[in-house]
Amino acid sequence: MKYLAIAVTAASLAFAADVKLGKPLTLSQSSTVAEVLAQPETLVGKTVQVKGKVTEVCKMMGCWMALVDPNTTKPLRIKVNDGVIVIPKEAVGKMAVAEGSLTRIQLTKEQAIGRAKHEAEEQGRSFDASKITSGQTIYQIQGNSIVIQN
Ligand SMILES: [Cu+2]
Repeated sequence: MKYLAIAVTAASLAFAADVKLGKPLTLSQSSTVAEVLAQPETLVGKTVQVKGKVTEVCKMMGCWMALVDPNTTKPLRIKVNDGVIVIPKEAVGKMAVAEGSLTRIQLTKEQAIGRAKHEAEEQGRSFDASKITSGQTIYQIQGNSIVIQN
């Protein structure tokens, strides 16, 4: 018990300050998730900085996180290169700023089902293939810089 208490104290100290991952931010202003998702086509290929609440982090590798505006539920995914940035699972529930290039991923229905199934397995969620009835266009930020706010 004593050792556990020490470990918990060390972990909370480590998260007392903002956690900066990857390169420094370059833009001086953040957009909301809604602002980015309102006009994604005009932003594809451009550097975007977005601020939102972390609702989910990849449980396997810490290689992506989902950000939402505090008052909405529509998520924007931030993807990072495996091993370059590892997003800590403790980020869930915190506000974060992420910056990188907005990318578009075009999936056929079969690809969309495969992706959702794979992700459900990794995240330990249930999965219903019948809910995916068409191909999907997914927009996500290829993240170079992430700041988890504390
Ligand atoms: Cu991952």
